[in-house]
Amino acid sequence: MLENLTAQPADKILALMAKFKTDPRSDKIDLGVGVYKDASGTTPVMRAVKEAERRILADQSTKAYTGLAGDPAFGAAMRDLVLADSVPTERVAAVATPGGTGAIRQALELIKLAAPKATIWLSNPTWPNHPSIVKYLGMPMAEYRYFDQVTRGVDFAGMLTDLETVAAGDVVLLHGCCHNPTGANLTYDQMSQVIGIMQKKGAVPLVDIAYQGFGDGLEKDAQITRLIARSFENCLIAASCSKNFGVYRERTGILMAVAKDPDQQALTQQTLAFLNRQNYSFPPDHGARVVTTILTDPDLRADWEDELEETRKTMLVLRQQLADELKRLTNSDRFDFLADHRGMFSRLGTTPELVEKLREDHGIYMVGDSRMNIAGLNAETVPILAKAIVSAGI
Ligand code: PLP
Ligand code: TYF
Repeated sequence: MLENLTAQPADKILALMAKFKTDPRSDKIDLGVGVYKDASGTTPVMRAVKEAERRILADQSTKAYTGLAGDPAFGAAMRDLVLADSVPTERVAAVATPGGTGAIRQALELIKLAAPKATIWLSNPTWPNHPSIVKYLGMPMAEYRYFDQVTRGVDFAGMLTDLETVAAGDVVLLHGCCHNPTGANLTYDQMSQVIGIMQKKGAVPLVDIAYQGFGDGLEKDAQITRLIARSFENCLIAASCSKNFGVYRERTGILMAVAKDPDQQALTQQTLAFLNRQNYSFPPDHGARVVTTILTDPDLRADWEDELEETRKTMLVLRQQLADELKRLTNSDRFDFLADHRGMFSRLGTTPELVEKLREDHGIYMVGDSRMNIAGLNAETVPILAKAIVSAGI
């Protein structure tokens, strides 16, 4: 049987991570995989997470199954965090999932049940796991223009033109904030225009929000998602806790589906629980319990928000330092986009050959599409990267 297997395409980001590990150079710089790192290069367990885990360890009296949708308290806490009061709670169905990826997978499976012919529209570029999963599920897929190679901002005109060709019932995947891999984001007003087109066309939004709190703050980063949620009869939202709670390996995420009314919500909720049962039965609980403990305890929540703010500001400072240093070295403002981008990533906008040159000549690792993880930098490595960018002729 197994002889029939053919090699599957590798994940380029994870392959780069493995390559970095084997590089013997002591001054190598890892700007690859999207994991937050502090100035010393470690990915810390957040203070509130440690404390929540201590409390769970002390107080938890059972490890019996929760529910197929996970603990309802997690659903409620995440609904409040992401959607606040943008839609009535009785319209929101929610299931805990293994990470944000699990939520995207379940969202696509739900679409497959409800609208098997719907085309899934993805931004060009997008997080590589989006097209990979859509293709694996055999769903029709299309791309809309997103990145302007010249300005390194959003190609908004191109995006609108492409979305004008979306058919009724098609699904448009939108990043809620901190676009991966580009770092370029729509303004609130631009998103209102996108929503206008989608409403006119009868398209359904699928929002992927994996970096709430990493861009402009917890509330601001959720604004676009909330606007989308209240603008459509139906909307799917896949949220990840991996980054903003730093619980990557715990696999903590949620899929929320906004239904038209409470009856449709009940049917959707039942279907989401069914889909969890088909794929992995009960979802993982530990990370979700940690997140719920933090979000429902005012002191822990305040401490978590403080640490998340520090994390966010650290990345903003690094962005500004890198843009300033490049301005100084090049005597031009052509790298100012680095300070305008938000989240963990910026796409530098150079060729795979020059990305490779940075790796070969300087031990600087970024993804082949020239995506850099800003959190991989610190005050010492910013000038080194800037110099390398200039000397590579980027
Ligand atoms: N969506 C995007 C755009 C991401 O970058 C990530 C990254 O990790 C995810 C979703 C989901 O991550 P996870 O499954 O680790 O929660
Ligand atoms: O884009 C990133 O780097 C993160 C982490 O298969 C990641 O989202 C990368 C690849 C992958 C899963 C997560």
